Amino acid sequence: MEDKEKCLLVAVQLSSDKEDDNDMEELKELVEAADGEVVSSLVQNRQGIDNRTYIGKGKLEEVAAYVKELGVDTVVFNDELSGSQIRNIEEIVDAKVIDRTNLILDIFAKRALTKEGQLQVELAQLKYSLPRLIGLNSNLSRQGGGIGSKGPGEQKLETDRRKIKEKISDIQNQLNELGKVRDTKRKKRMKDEIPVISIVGYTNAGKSTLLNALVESQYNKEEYENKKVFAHDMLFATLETELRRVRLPGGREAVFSDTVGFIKKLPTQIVEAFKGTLEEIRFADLIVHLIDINDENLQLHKETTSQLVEKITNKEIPVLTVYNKVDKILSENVTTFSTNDIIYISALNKYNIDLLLETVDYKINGYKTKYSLKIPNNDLKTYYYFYENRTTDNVEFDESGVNFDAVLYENEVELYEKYIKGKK
Ligand SMILES: Nc1nc2c(ncn2[C@@H]2O[C@H](COP(=O)(O)OP(=O)(O)OP(=O)(O)O)[C@@H](O)[C@H]2O)c(=O)[nH]1
Ligand SMILES: [Mg+2]
Repeated sequence: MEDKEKCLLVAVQLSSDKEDDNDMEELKELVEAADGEVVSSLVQNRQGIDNRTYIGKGKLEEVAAYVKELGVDTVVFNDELSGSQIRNIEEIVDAKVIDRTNLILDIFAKRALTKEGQLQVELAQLKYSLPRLIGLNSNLSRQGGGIGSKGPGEQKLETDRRKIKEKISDIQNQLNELGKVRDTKRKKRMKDEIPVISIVGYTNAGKSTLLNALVESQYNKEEYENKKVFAHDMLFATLETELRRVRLPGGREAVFSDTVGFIKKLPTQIVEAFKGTLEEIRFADLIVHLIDINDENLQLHKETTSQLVEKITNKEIPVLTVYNKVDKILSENVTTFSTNDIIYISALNKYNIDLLLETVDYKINGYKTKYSLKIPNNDLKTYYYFYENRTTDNVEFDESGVNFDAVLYENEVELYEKYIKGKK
């Protein structure tokens, strides 16, 4: 087995922070997702953060001692650090210093498979590095200049900065082009009036597993194998947006989208750079907010997701709250709690997937009722529409037309009124 990078975790617990015991657990999972190994962690309780070194000087010396003793390669801070903070820390600690943002960007970089994903990660990385190029010299110059404020490094810094800015605008252009392809597809869906349901949630909630369960419920084994998405027990298993067509119980089609998971303190560079990927959420007709019911930080993670969704969509979109992984608790009790706004499911065991689809159908298309219909011979194409798109029962042809039973959505009743014989 290859040697993993040995990491030491460092965090500050501010007196103003909400109680959050699992913070380090999440940082550990992030490190593991980046293929690192956590050897130890340190938390310092403070009133505020130290502008120069993030944690206090004394604590930093403790970190330096740990690094030596445990042979640490990398010290990971659970927050975003400025360029000068990183440099100041590195002066005392003999190891590579990275922050939470850097770590998340690193995981994203490892996972990005498509051209668009890779460009988005690169854009986020460049935006992250741009302000961190600014060295001590330019910091001084910003504080009012004076002797020594334009050091010898300044020239090179300017060149680097210019190059990065050029690269940023180049990537932006490429992403805009790729966005046009998605625009065209979306416009077609809108023209065909196919509603979109966005599955959103904290990373590892089970979004991709849910999408797979929905697909599996409708397609044969071979089709399912082709359409299934990657789902795995790790943070940020998904980095792209995947769309899958699913037929709702009444017969109308919908598209479900699965996208990158959210996390607390998701770097703004990522939210901005991943606009293209996250955009589908903005056009959703309904948002399915998926929550791991066993999550020890459920409330905090739920709020994090809601806030990010609000930020991305910037408008009110109806939300259906879905609690996942009920198989891990006593599911019998919980299942009876489902309502029109909150559903309890197990994506893994495919429990209550039908109920979820029924509820989505209702939220998107309204009530439906089963009717007996008679369609005359001169409009058999309407019957074939039903035949292809709906479940038709008790089908009987006679000399004047076809009799059958099918469900109608409430806004179809008027359209087919002349063919309705009665309710079933
Ligand atoms: N027990 C149980 N595990 C589940 C359930 N749904 C998903 N999981 C597991 O949870 C882990 C994460 O599932 P994913 O579907 O990859 O989660 P995700 O929300 O897509 O995660 P990211 O893409 O990383 O944000 C996997 O190991 C799944 O098998 C469930 O209903 N019950
Ligand atoms: Mg996923």
